[in-house]
Amino acid sequence: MVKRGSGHLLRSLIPAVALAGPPLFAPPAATLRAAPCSCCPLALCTLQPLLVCLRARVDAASVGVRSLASIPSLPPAVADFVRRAADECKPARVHVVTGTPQETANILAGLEIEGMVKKLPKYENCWLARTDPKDVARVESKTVIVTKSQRDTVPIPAGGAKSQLGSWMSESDWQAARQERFPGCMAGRTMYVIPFSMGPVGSPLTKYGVQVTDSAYVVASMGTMTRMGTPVLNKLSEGAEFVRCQHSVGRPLPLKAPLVNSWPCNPEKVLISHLPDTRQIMSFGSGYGGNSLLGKKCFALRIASRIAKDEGWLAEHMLILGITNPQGVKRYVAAAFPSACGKTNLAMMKPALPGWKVECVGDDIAWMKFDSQGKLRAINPENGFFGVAPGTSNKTNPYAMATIAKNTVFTNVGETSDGGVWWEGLDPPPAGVTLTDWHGKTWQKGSSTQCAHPNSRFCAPAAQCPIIDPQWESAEGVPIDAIIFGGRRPEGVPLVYESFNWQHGVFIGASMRSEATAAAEHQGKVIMHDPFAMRPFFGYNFGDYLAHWLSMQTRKAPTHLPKIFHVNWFRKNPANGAFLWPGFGENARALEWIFKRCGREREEEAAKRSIIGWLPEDGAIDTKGLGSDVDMGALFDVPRSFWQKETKELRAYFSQQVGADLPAQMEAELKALEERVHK
Ligand SMILES: *[C@@H]1O[C@H](CO)[C@@H](O)[C@H](O)[C@H]1NC(C)=O
Ligand SMILES: [Mn+2]
Repeated sequence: MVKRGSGHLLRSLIPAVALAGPPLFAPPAATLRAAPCSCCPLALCTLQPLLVCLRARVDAASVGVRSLASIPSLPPAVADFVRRAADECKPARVHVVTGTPQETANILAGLEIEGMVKKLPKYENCWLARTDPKDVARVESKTVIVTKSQRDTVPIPAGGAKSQLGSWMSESDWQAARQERFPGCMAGRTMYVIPFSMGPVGSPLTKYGVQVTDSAYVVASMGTMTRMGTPVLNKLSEGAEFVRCQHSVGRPLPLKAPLVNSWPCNPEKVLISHLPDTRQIMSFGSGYGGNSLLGKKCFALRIASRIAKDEGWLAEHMLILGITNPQGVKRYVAAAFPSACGKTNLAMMKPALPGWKVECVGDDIAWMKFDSQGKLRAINPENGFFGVAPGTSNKTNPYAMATIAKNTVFTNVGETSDGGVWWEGLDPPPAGVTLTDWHGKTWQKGSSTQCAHPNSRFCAPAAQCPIIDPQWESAEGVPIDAIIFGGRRPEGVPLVYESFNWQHGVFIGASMRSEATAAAEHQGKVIMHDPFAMRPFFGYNFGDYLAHWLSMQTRKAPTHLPKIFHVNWFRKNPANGAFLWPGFGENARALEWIFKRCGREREEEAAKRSIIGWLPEDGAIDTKGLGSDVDMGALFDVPRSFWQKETKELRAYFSQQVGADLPAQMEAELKALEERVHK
């Protein structure tokens, strides 16, 4: 039995009302016949979209959906953006997204008919998508920032080396690349118009965006990851500024070649481009994650970091958590780790220390601004979690497991024969339940391939997290007492240490290194530089970014600045390669020390000076209940020889990659560290 009168078909008519010019929903009949509709769950408009839309209008009116006459037109600036995008991309239809649950349900139903997602009957409203295996992760080599001069985007590396701190594209090259990709790229498809908000609608820290896209999967995901639809459109009607985001999977209809897994994408032509001067994002060829959900890395980090520089705040690749001690005192911290480094696990940590409580504000991005009292306030601009699935389990992250039990879209995970999901790190399914891998093939334990793709993801509403912080949507943001940097460091770097001061803390952020992650293209066990965990996400020259961070100490009294720490959960025993620290809930022991240091009355309280910063003094880390095989001596050892090598590597990196753009204060910190490690 087919349901009639879906409101979203009615809304397909909005732009025809709001925009002058030729009707967008009536392209030549020949295109339409070849074009399966990507929005209509009835799949009827394949042949006669105009007729079906009109019929839907009658049906919708009969069930009380608002009439055509009452639909407000798009705000002029949005209408102008949509008009231009439609003129360029030539979609068959335009659908302005309202964000209602019924609309989301219709979009998922349409995706199911197209074969892009399937329902997971084991759970409530959960879906599984399998992508084209060529479209499984962010593509850093095809991600560019377009500015007038190269130096606006990246420092100029010494000796003609390639910058590792971003990719610049000239305006003329970008014009040519755009011409090669976007004209007619949405032919036969629906162009969705997504008004979205990064941050709670109405918060002074919030920014708005409008994304046009020809991917219904993107609409469904953006509905979880952002606040999306009519409330945002209302803000834009009041004249709020917005970032212009244009996205296409790059597979106009009729198709020239068959799709793989019903997943449209154009891997040969992928280009993720950012124009920070005009606050624009243009993304082509990929339907996956950070390439296509433009609110996330593209907007909330690359474009927002540039807006933040212009406006005097910080847009960072950081989780935000609240931690409460047994006496009920609460502090908030923000922490930067490279992708897939355990950030989501820390953000939702279940502390192993009795009486302590962690609550989650966000797991990936923090926007932070000093308030009128001089306190740094942070919001999580996102509305959901787009987390790496493999390794997530009731053992590593029970709260994430609870979060993803309903209303979740899984991408490229394995599937169980009883309609559930599975990935590496979960217990084997019970006897009689078989597995299908992310390619859709039968999979058995012991196979040489992986059941779930290492970068497979869950996309789930943040509000479903059992330990979501009561203040997570607070308009003014939560007050940040500490900033934590970290990475995967098998050698030499202690479990936790604190910077001597803000400037030294900025240097520690700039010096971050970590073993490479699955989200990036770099594979293997290389210890890569990843300053501030922002290496793939800087929206402007890293030297200017450092200067911007340093400027915070002249804006605010030192007493107001958060304390800066570095942690490393991943140090190994060189003798057997085993991790020295159990991690997960036990990380609360390091957080406890950080918590205490934030409230200290004397600089050396619970701490001793070392060549790299303040270390916990002996006994300052609570080890009660920790296995006796944990070697605290080895965890806090700071070998001079290691740090001499590290310092040499840092000098080479800064001089090659940052060169003349390295602020003098950073050079001074490097020199001071060199002196301390060689003394
Ligand atoms: C995790 O624990 C919850 C609550 O005990 C349970 O309902 C769920 O089935 C568990 N999930 C897995 C994958 O073991
Ligand atoms: Mn991330």
